[in-house]
Amino acid sequence: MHCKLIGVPLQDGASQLGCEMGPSALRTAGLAGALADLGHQVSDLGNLALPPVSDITHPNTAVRRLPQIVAWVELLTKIAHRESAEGMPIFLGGDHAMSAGIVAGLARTASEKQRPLFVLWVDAHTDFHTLETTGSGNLHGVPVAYFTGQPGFDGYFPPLTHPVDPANVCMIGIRSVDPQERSAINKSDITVHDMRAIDEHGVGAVLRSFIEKVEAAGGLLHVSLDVDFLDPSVAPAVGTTVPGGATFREAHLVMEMLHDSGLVTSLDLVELNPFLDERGRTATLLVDLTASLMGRTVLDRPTRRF
Ligand code: HAR
Ligand code: MN
Ligand code: MN
Repeated sequence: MHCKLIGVPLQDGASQLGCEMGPSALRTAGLAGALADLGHQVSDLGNLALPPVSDITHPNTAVRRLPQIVAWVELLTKIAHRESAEGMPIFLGGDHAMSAGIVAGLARTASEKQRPLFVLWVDAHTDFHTLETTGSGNLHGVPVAYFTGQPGFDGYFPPLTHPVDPANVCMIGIRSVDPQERSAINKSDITVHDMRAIDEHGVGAVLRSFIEKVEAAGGLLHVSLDVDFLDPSVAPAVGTTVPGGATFREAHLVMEMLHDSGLVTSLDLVELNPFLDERGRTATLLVDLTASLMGRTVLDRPTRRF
């Protein structure tokens, strides 16, 4: 596989500073080497830079850093569209607002390839606010609403040419949902596996049902991994920790099963805040999880079935 690393030093969507250092921390933790060791070709395309911004404002005065986010979304839509034509783009975040543009661009490529795009949203949060409903104003809370074409972005975010069908979006790890998101998600066709579902059925069972759905549809699969999916005890380097997250092994199992599915065509690693890390352990864990996704196994033979 040709892995293309694309750094997105974006932190305007989060309340705390620090995510702009995420791409550097992932490189320092050895991402390129880990992928090369697995036999992949690796190109590091460097970091993107924020283009000049407008002076756009929104009537919801809580909304923060709108001009910056709009410029990032516009840029990332173009880059994701271009870089997904060939190979496997891996976006190094950067806060989760980046996925608004990334998924919009991937959906454009998918439509050119005449394949449906599926998204696995691996997160504590649903990130399903609109510009009208966000109370914090932090725009890392809106990407899913944008790329699935919910109303409330027109005239502010770039026009969405290829919305993702909400029925093609699956969320796992969810455990923090604001009231307005809750009612909007309930009305949508998005599949949500909250932490209770993972506790009750196991992450393997809930993921398998989604993988089978993507396979049956002949879909392309984008994986968006938010650090706060993981329990803060194993992944402290994130501004929005929520207790009760996935364990080290649950996260690896997700990645291992995704690898075996052969369906994943793009990845983003988001919300890493290296300023909050402990001796690089969260960045290292993200590198190891990416390696699991890209084929690292304990033995050079399939896991034995009993
Ligand atoms: N729902 C909260 C808000 O809108 C939390 C935002 C999301 N935080 C993240 N993204 N880390 O998953 O403010
Ligand atoms: Mn998120
Ligand atoms: Mn989150």
